[in-house]
Amino acid sequence: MSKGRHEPADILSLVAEKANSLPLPERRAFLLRGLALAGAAAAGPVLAAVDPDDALPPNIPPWTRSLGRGVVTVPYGVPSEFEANVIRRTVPWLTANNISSISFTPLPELKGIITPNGLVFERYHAGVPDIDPDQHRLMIHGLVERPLVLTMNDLMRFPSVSVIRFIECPANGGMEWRGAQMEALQFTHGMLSCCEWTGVPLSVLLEEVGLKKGAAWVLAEGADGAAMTRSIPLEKALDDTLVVYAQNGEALRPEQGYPVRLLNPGWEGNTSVKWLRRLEIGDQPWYQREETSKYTDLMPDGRARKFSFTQETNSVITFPCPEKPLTQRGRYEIEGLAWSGRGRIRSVDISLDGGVNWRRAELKGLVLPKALTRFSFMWDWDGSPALLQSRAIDETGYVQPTLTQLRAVRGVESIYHKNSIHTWRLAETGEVTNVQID
Ligand SMILES: Nc1nc2c(c(=O)[nH]1)N[C@H]1C(S)=C(S)[C@@H](COP(=O)(O)O)O[C@H]1N2
Ligand SMILES: [Mo]
Repeated sequence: MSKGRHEPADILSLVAEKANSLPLPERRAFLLRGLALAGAAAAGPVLAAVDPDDALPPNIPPWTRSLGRGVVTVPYGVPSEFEANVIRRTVPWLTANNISSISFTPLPELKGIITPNGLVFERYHAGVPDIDPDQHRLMIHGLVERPLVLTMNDLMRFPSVSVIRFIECPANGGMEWRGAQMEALQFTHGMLSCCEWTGVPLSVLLEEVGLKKGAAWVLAEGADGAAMTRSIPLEKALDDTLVVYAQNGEALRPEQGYPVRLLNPGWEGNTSVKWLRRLEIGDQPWYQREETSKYTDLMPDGRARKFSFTQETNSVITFPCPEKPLTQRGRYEIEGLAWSGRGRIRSVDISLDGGVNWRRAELKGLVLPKALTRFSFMWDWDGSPALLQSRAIDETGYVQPTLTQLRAVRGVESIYHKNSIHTWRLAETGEVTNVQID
């Protein structure tokens, strides 16, 4: 028997032993559960076959009439097998291959403002490197007095901070510039996550190395096969940029940059370089691939706008949505998420008629700067069709634009930075579709 975990054969013999000691009805329920467990261990999840009439009141459900699983059957906990649909997904036509690609956070299924580590969207330019933290170094050099090569242990000796911040890929919603394409909230807005990040302020590390005269930009380079590289203005680096090694209380996931990544709160996700191995200080930007050919905004006059760092104020209704339709008339809590790269969300308005009338939503729970903010609006649905919208306003007074307003400035050639008001069409049937209105 392996440590801390039963092999399928062990489970079967344990099940048989235990079942023989039980009266018949209990034995049946127990065996079904045991087989499901053995099956799960052998070949992924298999749902226990439970007669629904057995489980419902006034009957005592089978799982109350038998013993449950013991401690460390699953040494690192995983969600219930009944939550198997709550997963990251890809858009096949967008996913040329899974090494240089993107997966989406299942926003319709999330509660509160924290994205669980296993569900954070992934964006790789060259796949996930398997980095041994003992072999990993962070080099800081360039216009500095005392260049440094830090081990992970060195890094962890600096004073750390923990903050809750969103990360959004600037391509979030980018498939919708020319028209509504995606029939799922997971795909219209799912290049988005919000975690508690722990690490060292970059300002602390820059103080340690000592900046030389003329220092104005920081180059951040990843240790992945893409060696993804971005230029960050020193002003941001000294403000709230972090070098983080933990995410929601545990080490970064490999997908998120294990063992260490940069976090530029509120800025386009691309600048939060994962698997961070090098920081170079210079007097001007480097104009790397990811800040010239990519991650620039093609404007209507054919010029490319560079360094659009801030993720502007945005919001979306997460219930109802295409994946979560309404099932009957009556009282509902409309919910959604709002966020701003400029700071806190001040307020969110809801429209049920495509932007003609607006009503104030309630902000729920924590309202933190540069973090997802959950909003809620109680509504009695009488079965009529509706055009549901949310409009966020942040603490700087920035009002989320309509699609028409955004297109008037940006045209339709862009890929990145689409933060316009989103419309869900609710049909009499309760079904929800993705539409665009003026
Ligand atoms: N080294 C490296 N860093 C990277 C990337 C990458 O491919 N390599 N992708 C970037 C992009 S485009 C985004 S949107 C974010 C996504 O962060 P996540 O995968 O943790 O969600 O990481 C950024 N950092
Ligand atoms: Mo991205």
